[in-house]
Amino acid sequence: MADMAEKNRVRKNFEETLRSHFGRTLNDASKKQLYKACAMTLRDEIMGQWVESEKETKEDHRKQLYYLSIEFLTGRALRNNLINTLKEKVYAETFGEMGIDINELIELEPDAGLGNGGLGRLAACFLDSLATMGLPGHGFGLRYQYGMFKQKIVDGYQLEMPDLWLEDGNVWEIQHPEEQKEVRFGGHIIQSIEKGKTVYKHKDYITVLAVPYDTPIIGYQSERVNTLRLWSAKSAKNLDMKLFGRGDYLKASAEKELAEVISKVLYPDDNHYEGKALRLKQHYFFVSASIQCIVANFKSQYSNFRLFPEKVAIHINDTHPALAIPELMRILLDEEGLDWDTAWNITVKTFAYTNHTIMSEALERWPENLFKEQLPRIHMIVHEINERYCRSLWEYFPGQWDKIAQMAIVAYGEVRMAPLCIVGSHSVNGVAPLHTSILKNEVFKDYNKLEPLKFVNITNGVTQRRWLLLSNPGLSELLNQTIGDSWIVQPWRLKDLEPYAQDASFRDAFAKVKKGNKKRLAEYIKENNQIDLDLDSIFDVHVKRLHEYKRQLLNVLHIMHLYTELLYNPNADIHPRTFIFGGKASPGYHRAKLIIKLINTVAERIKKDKKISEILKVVYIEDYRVTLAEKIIPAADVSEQISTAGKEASGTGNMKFMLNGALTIGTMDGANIEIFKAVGADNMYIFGLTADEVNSMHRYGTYDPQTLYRENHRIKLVLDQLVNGFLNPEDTGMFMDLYRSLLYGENGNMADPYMVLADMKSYSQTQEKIGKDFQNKDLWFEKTIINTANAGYFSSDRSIREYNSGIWKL
Ligand code: 26W
Repeated sequence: MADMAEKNRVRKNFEETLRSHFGRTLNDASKKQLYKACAMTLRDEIMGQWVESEKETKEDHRKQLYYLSIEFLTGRALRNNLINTLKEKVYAETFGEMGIDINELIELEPDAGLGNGGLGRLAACFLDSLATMGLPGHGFGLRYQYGMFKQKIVDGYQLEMPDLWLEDGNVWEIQHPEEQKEVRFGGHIIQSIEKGKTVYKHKDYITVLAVPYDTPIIGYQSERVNTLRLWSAKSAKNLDMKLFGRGDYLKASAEKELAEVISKVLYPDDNHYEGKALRLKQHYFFVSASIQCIVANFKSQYSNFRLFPEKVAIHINDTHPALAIPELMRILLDEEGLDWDTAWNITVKTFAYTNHTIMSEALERWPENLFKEQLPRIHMIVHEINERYCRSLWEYFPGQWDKIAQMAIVAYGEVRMAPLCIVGSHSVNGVAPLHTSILKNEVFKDYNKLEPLKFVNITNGVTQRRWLLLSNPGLSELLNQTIGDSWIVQPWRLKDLEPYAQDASFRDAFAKVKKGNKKRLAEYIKENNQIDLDLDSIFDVHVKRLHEYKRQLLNVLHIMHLYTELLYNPNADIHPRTFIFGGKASPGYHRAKLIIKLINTVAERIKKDKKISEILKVVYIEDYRVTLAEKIIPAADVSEQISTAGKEASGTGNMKFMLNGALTIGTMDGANIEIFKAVGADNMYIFGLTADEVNSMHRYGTYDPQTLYRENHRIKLVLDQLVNGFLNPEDTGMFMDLYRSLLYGENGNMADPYMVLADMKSYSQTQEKIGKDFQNKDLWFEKTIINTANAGYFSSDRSIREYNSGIWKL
């Protein structure tokens, strides 16, 4: 039982909030009002600490970190904040006594879905770790009015709906109009000499106001409350009353609309770049406002800019915030009057950059004329950075024009963001050892040769607070009873669990928790997909963004293979399986959308077969997002991490599943390799080509999917089903694109570039082994427990510690 006095206080504050903000009492408030008043009550409790921490940020002489990211995928906040302030119990009881189920209120909060996937969620986990570890680290990003689109599955197809997450307001944010910044677009630059100095005057530009909204980031049992500051675009012009008076209403509001569209919507592309002007504006908008704000904070405490890198670290989350580099240069040169060398020195020492992908279609390059037109002064500065850089390259590679052009920041009419980040930062890191070594030896090989010490690895991590304590209360409770609760802030202590893998009664307890989580998920699926699940079946889960390199196609082709086997031999010894998929495809990524349709078509086809559907079930969970991940991951027996080796920079879902005791079937890719090192070959299911093998097959053109098709009758059978009407007699051509991409390729591209068919056989054999192993419950849960016990390394607390000691030095 929680403390009586505290409960009374919470109740009093809550009722007061309900009255003063909503004019309601317990009896006449709506559910949404109850939720909001509850969240506001909690928020008000930490306000004092937040103000203190803010004050420290402004007055304290500690070094501050600013984490710049175009995405923060934070999900819901209420339960997280209750847990981190240790108030979950008090609130649950207080509300219970008022006849309100707090869980019901928690479910009313919309997800803050301001991100696509891995990169955005990583930023959110990092904020949690920074605050928990008491480090002064703040997030800067964009306050999208519409987050990641809502996904509907209709007739097996993905449909996209807008995500109106702010519709009912957002109780966690506080607007600070008094701290708004001006951001300038377009116009031109006039150069002149004043008192012997060149000055640059920006003329005829358009101003857009950046209005900050702050959200508190509350660490676990931590004094420190950090800030996530998101910028919203506002027109600098009021309505043109002349136009308005003449009745030209549309024109009067057009300019306003044009400015405010900047923070309207999150681009739903993951790992795919498009040179859209609006996107460039989004990037510069949030970065310019952020740098102005950082410089203002600095100036409120110091006057000597040489101190800047000792007091400020700025982190660039992938290349999207790259323009922060020339923006800081602009302010130091044009507004603070520093000379180029001093400004550049400060800039390079301040910035650090993380790369999150080697997919070449994700590398950002802007057409130079668009860049120049939108950002004329930034263009000049980037040009100067490039000139000086190329001149320095000339020293190393005299006469090698090709090499210099390859490495340049501006070349062939494009401005390239990765080279800008590499040159403008003192540290560049990859997110898992394989990824970092691919960066050093392939993608950024030439830069690495010049400055090998600049390139480092920091393996990703996930916060065990959200991904175990919050999402898996059953397992958390069991851990606390068994090894104590120190793992919540000292993740390495999970290791104490390892001996219990040999303890039969502990294994039973673990199995019971897993069953409970499977039941909870099954209830959700029953309600949303109208499918009954068998809790004794293997819950085999593949949730993440849809992408060819992530190979959802390999998974579904294997399901088709199993189904075919069962058609021929209904008594085949196959342990019942539930294949669970979830994930969004970028709206313009047709092949990824077709893979969703294929999964749903296979699901339907199997469902029609009463007998076989007792053994195989396929479920596509609509609208996969943080809140659903919290439900799905704790219920998984098997975690699918089956990307083409070399393509997944790290993966972080893999870590969340491991933490919750799912066994991984995976390729030797990204952080799967570290997981493999942590748990050993007996506790993980590795299959498929290695990155080196994939590489050399690509390089020497030795991969021939057609031979596999001709010589392996199982592969042939399944591929033919894509086009012979087996799946959908009415429209046999529907999946032709997938069939052709696997066997022929198109537009001169190679066939099956992600080597789906090459890994088919070893995937299927490995899946067979999983089916057998699962039937030995003792063995299975021994492996499961070993996975959880070794997940401590994959905590974002460890990642943040490494960033801090190696790069930020806060
Ligand atoms: C400009 C288009 C675009 C959009 C998003 C390009 C690139 C991105 C992101 C960098 C893609 C992304 O989220 N990458 C993922 O980052 C995770 C965190 O480091 C890794 O775990 C994943 O492996 C990586 O795919």
